[in-house]
Amino acid sequence: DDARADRARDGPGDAERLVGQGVDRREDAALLTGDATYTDDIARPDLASLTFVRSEVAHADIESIDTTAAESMAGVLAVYTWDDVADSEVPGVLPISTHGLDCDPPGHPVLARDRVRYQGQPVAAVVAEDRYRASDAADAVDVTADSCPAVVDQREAQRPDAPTLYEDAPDNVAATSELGDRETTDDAIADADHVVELDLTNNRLIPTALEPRAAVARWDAGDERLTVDLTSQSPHGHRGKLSTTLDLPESDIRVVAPSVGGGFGHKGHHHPGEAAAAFAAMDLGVPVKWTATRSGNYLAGAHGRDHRTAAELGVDDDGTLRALRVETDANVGAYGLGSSLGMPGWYGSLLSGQYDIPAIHCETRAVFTNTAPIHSYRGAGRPEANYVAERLVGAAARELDLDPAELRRGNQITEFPTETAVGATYDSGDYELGLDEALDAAGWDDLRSRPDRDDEGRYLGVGLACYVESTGGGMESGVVRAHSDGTVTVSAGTHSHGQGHATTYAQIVADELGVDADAIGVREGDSDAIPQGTGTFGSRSTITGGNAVAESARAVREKARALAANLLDAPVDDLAYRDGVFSAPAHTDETRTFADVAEAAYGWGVPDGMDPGLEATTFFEQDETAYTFGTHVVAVAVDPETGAVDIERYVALDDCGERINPTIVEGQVRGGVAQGIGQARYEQAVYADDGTLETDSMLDYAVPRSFHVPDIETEATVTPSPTNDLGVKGIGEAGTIAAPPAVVNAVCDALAPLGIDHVDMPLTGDSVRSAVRDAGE
Ligand code: MCN
Repeated sequence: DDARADRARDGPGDAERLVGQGVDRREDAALLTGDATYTDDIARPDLASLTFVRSEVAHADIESIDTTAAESMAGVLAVYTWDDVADSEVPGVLPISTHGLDCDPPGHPVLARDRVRYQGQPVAAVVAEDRYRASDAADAVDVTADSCPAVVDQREAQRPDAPTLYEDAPDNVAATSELGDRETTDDAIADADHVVELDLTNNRLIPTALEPRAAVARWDAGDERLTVDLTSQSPHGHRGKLSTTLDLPESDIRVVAPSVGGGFGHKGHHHPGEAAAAFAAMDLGVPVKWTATRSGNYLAGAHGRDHRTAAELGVDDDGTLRALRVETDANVGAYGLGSSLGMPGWYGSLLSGQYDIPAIHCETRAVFTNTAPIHSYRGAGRPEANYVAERLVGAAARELDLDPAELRRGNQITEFPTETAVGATYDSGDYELGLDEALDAAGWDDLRSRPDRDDEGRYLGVGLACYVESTGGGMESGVVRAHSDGTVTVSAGTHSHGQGHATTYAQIVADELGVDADAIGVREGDSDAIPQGTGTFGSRSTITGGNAVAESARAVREKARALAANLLDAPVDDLAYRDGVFSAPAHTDETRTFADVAEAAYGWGVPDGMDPGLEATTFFEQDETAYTFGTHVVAVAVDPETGAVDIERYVALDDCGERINPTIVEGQVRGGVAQGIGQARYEQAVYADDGTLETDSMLDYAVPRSFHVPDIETEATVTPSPTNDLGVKGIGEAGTIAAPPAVVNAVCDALAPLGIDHVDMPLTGDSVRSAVRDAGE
């Protein structure tokens, strides 16, 4: 409230505020014209190239690695194996958080030690004068390995006769966790009039950013400093992890993330590529570039999702939800990274969705398999949770023969804040309004009253999914620095790789500071520019970074007021500040612009007792989570002959509190929905039983093309979050959370006349046609 009052006193009036306006994204011109610099664009005359020799098999003991032929090839500077790492001072292991684990798994070695555990794991690294020589030499490295049986499925991995990845985890279970109350839930399920059961697969996805991962590392022997340009969502996070892997103080490492061509979660993690490039640059004294190939990215970049879940929902005859019981086996791959191992709080704690479910119990097992490490992919636990809740509610409506919208409405949470049975405290919302507006926009009743089949014999269906998303979290820093000519540089520890922070942070700071947005530059992505940052993931940047830069801008404005009071020789409380101009009408006709004040701040105009300079740094800590919510409605036509699904309407209603830039918000929703449709209909990482990744290229892994994505109609309600001054909630992942169950619910509704209850994602022509065939048509 204080912040709002200050803005009203000094800032633009509501009509002139930039916050809330869909101003054009300032970053697009460079991105669209090829002017942006990506990591792989960095060129230097002495730049060497690093290529990995990757394991061809998924599970094997390494017997020998013969590097002699490769080392003697023209242009080869070095060939490294684990022995070289072990002989050095470098730990050489990517750190993982072992918090809450039942076992003590080793982190991922930069180069395999004595065993490989997934296909594509780096075994050796070749550094040569260019990538062609490096690639030829990598082919000449001779690896002899004794293959052992592999296991790729998380349920099979827990069987007594399954191959074991780590001695320390004989049943391959890395961690177990429980949320909610088992006894109350068991009792309520036993007591409910109906129990709806589903066995659900949340398909494994491979994050597909247009730009693969890449790093350019250089060691400055004079300064004894390492600089790594990196495709990073979290420059300070990567600095910390490189520090651990290389045993180098953070002060000796600079991480720079230039333009990054999409992240979707997997560029927040530490991979062997950047660590190996840094190791080689330090060892050889030349700059080293590593760029993943598309298949290298697919084989060995962190994957996402991959849950197998048995779930039951207890419902009474009148549609009252009584209890939810969930048992989930989460595949974490061979070297689960960080949050995937500790079983994300973002999963179990979101299982209540928008509903007042009095009893919930969730048990999760994180399981090692011979597959690529799993980490977070856009949504990271929340799409998995929402899929469980919304598929069950959809199935319950069908069993009780109720309108799915009515069943939802009857159970929606209406009081805020509210703590759910799985311990999440929802800050604010109006779930019923969101549902109503989405249904209105879609014409729900008309869609529901369509015949079972259209003129072409296609089955017609309509589905919906409500969702709640936990957004934000942790600390973020924001620096606002006014220069002596009145221009301003804003820096934050977040990193925009498509989200448009340069535009939205400038909108926020322009309003707070009362200066023209054109005078404000936004810089992210350099760990040297600011002391610490957390990064961009979990739809956290607007809440944390946005509020951090807003708070810093306010502090700068207050100091500017004090400086202006000194210049105008008037009491600070008598000052007016409008459109970047300070005046004190009761005392003088003179005025001072923000630029005048900034100039004075660096020299002659600073009163006694005040420090020179005009800048502020805020470390914003978000104590309470802000919960975004919404309802998506989908209408489909399903061809029983081919299994083809046509999405005829897609209506997305989302509420992310105050919107800094509604156009960017819509873009984020559309991008997320496209990826959610990708999960629901096309994408699936497929491993053969021996651990071979069969979808290791874009020919085999089906990322939706633009023509696969329907027109997405966007709607919004605005429920400001009381958790932060800007009243914002995150929006970056909403679409990926809502779309999969909305699409599957619609397809299951279409196929209901055939008695089909459920089809697992992805709903390809093949899988839908098989379900139709099994149903006897
Ligand atoms: N925004 C707004 N008003 C709000 C909330 C957000 O105007 N109430 C704006 C923001 O200011 C920002 C954008 O929407 O410009 C997204 O903000 P936010 O929801 O805070 O999310 P983050 O910036 O933290 O982005 C992270 C999120 C995640 S977790 C993934 S994964 C993701 C995503 O964003 N990856 C993306 N969107 C992506 N978009 C692109 N193009 N590329 C990716 O890799």
